[in-house]
Amino acid sequence: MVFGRSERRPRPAPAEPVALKILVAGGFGVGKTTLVGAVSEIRPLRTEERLTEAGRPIDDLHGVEAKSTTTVAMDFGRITVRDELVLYLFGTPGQDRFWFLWDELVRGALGAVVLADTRRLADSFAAIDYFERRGLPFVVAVNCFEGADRYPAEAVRDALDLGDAVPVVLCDARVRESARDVLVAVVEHAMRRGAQQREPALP
Ligand SMILES: Nc1nc2c(ncn2[C@@H]2O[C@H](COP(=O)(O)OP(=O)(O)OP(=O)(O)O)[C@@H](O)[C@H]2O)c(=O)[nH]1
Ligand SMILES: [Mg+2]
Repeated sequence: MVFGRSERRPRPAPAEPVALKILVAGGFGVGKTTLVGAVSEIRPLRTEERLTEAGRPIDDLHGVEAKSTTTVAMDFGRITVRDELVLYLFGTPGQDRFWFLWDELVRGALGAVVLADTRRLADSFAAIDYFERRGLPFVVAVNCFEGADRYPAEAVRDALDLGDAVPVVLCDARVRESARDVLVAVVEHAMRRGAQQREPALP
């Protein structure tokens, strides 16, 4: 008797992709919304409101004078890094007055990006402190704006007083491949940290 194709062993069903949540944080106007928009494969959800005259004394636009809106709740995007790995991106609002939202956004996150601008490095401290206090793995990504002095990653590490384990990378938040590399760095760093924590302590 001749058997047809149905006799063959069925192929295993493709594995469900792993979905991970990554936060994109950092100071006001550092490029968080830009990064999520550059890398997202779906139309990113944005919650932008126009900057107003009333906010001018508080909102420091030095270096980003063309900026006309600010994030008031979050950005949301998605990227498939590999077939089996999907990242959901949550961009935080940068202004201090919306910080209460961070506690909601951080829930269930695998790790975070702290975007930094070398002209306003001190604006990154709050985000770095936030993730250090919660023990959430993060990488610092320097968004290299034109007109900003270029510094090697190690100089930024020293200036931000970061431990050796925290990756510092340079990026252009407007460029998809560059933004993607930053996200891959976060995932790899978080995986390394997770593996180290699972290793039994030596006697
Ligand atoms: N030249 C240059 N401009 C950039 C870059 N990234 C962002 N911008 C511009 O800088 C401004 C700020 O970018 P946003 O992405 O809105 O910054 P944000 O961090 O989301 O800002 P908030 O949500 O208000 O904290 C915008 O006008 C962007 O077009 C960059 O890499 N180079
Ligand atoms: Mg924004």
